Amino acid sequence: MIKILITSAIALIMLNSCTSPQPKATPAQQLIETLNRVKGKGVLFGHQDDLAYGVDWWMVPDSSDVKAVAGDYPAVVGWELGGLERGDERNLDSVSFADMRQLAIKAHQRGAINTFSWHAYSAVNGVNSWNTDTRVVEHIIPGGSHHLQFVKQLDEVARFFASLKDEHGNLIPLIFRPWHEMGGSWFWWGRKHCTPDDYKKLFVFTVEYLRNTKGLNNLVISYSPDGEFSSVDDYLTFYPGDEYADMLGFDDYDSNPEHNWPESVAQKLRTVIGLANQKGKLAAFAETGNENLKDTTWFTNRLAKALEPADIQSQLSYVLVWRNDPKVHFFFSHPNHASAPDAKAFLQRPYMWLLGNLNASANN
Ligand code: BMA
Repeated sequence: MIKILITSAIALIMLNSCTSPQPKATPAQQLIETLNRVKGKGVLFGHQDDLAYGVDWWMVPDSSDVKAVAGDYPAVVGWELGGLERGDERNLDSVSFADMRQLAIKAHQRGAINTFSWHAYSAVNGVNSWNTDTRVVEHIIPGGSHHLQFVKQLDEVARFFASLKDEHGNLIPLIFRPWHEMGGSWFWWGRKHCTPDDYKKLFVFTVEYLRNTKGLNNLVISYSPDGEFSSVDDYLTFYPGDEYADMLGFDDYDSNPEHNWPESVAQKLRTVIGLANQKGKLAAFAETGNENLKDTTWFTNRLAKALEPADIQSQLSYVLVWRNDPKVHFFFSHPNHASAPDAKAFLQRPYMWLLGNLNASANN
């Protein structure tokens, strides 16, 4: 009798598992699947603020410096949230959040992937990210004197992320890269301005609040120190834990032509890729560039050398160069600049993927 009962119970469970529909993948899971599908085929090329402005234009519909130089849009588009947390209408680089929302949605509809950085103003005293005169992190984590003010800031971020919806009302996926470059000490969340423990609490709270309390299931979380790490342990000093990161990356700019930057970056990419593989995460070169492209052959002579080793190009999800703001600095080329042929040649390498390559891969 017992045997019959057990057999029927097993049969019932099996029947049930065959008939009940699979839970639908969340937008974040779908983006992770896309990135895993692309891995090994191409490294997606990204550019910060690409669709909002360029070296000689501002908010011109459908414009892009990457497209103007290389004939296609970038596959990854970066955006910056700084200022959103204090209710500003425009971010700290003057891009209005209404425009950003519309452009990010349009980018998604075209097939591109959006990623967001956040140079947040402090919830303690309102100073910008680069002001390190006072301690902030210990005061905004749970139990801190300004935690509630920080939660209000996160509410603004959550509201914005929740407003990124496609034409069917579904949340669009995005890569969120909070509290980046913490290994240096230039931001108030950097190495000298908080303990690794408090930093981790900040990261964990940020992710849990957005994901769980606010129910945002469209966030792929990226852990993104600066390039000043020398080992896996060093890289992991501020790591919040596997539950709180889907992607491992780092930021590293090429500012010294004397320095053997391509090899040093390749080494760091290998460290991060190895770790990402071990943990079942994605790997990215989250920010890079040569300021104002003083080296007009930087793309083929420096960046390509860091990316093209087979073990790197086959395992890196994307590389993103920083913004093209003529008032401050630019990191991608533009048609009238001497670096344009070099940038184009770099983006024609088979392993570098622009939007068209990403879209074509979805149909294969
Ligand atoms: C920095 C610079 C700043 C900018 C900030 C946020 O690296 O480009 O001018 O305000 O990023 O985008």
